[in-house]
Amino acid sequence: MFKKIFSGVQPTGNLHLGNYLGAIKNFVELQNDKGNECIFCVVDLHAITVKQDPKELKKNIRETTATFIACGIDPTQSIIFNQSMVPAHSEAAWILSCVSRIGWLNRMTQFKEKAGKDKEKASIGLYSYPVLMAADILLYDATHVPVGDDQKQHLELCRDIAQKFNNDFNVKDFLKVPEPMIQKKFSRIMSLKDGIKKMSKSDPSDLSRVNLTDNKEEILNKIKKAKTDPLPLPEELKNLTERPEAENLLGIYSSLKSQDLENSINEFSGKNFSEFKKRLSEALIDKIEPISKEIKKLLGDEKYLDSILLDGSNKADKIASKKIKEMKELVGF
Ligand code: AQP
Repeated sequence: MFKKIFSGVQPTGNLHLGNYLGAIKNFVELQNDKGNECIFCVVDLHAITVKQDPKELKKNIRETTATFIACGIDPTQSIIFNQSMVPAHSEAAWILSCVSRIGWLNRMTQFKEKAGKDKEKASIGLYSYPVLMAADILLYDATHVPVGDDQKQHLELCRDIAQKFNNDFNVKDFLKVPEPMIQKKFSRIMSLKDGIKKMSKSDPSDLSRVNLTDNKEEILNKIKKAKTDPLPLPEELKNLTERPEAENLLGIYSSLKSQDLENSINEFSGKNFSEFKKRLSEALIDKIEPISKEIKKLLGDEKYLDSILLDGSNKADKIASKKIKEMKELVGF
């Protein structure tokens, strides 16, 4: 079945293994599945929902673009662009924010987690982030949105927003209600330092994540220091209960090897962590080292990266400006 794919990644720092296994690996598979039309966005408007250093942001926009390409997204097959270069995203977000209900946004757990205790001091942008995300997706009539498990709730909201717009303006199917594509297995990679916390760019500890720019030594060191528990590796799946660190590390290994968790459990049944960590590091180095080298090479050619974003933005703008024009007509502008 023909799919129109849209997804985005925030340029908020080094992309990590969670972004790769939860999202970007899937982007590449979808792109390589002939017939799909893919659009991948560097969501810089989302990035500024928390304070960014302008120089760092500029650098991170290029670095995210380089990471997409280094991971296998081909700019001749897929559109790669950055959100702020296509004005329709901001315009559609405003229109949709007038359709969305405060009660819906109040339920978003990511806002609660990111705003923390002092939510009065969080930006309005952080609160309305999911509406902008809905605009991103709906402008392109995306049929499928590949994301990590943490974005599931935002996608459900996007579906509600699309349906409400269609109802409010009496236009059946004008905004296409997209399907989330969340991998069934290993869709949430956890921190190397805490098996119940999501691996995240904004975690202050660099040891909590494997960055896609890490070299061999950094990967070895991070896996050596990754939190475990005192027991040997389990002999059966059911023995992973309440062992979040063991489950996460075995999940990472299984995802890298494209095998079931059960296979990994059989492979390391009853062995100690030091032996498993050695094999996990090897699997990580095999996958990440070539990506890391390619990112560094691409970052040496800023002109090339900027030309990819410019070309992608022109293509995206053609699609999005047509949709926003129709939206404005419907609204009565
Ligand atoms: N730990 C994760 N496991 C699986 N998937 C993940 N994703 C992010 N973290 C994990 C998926 O990666 C895509 C891009 O995410 P993003 O950078 O746009 O935003 P995020 O989810 O907020 O990622 P971070 O790393 O936690 O960033 P910060 O710290 O800046 O907020 C999404 O599809 C996401 O699901």
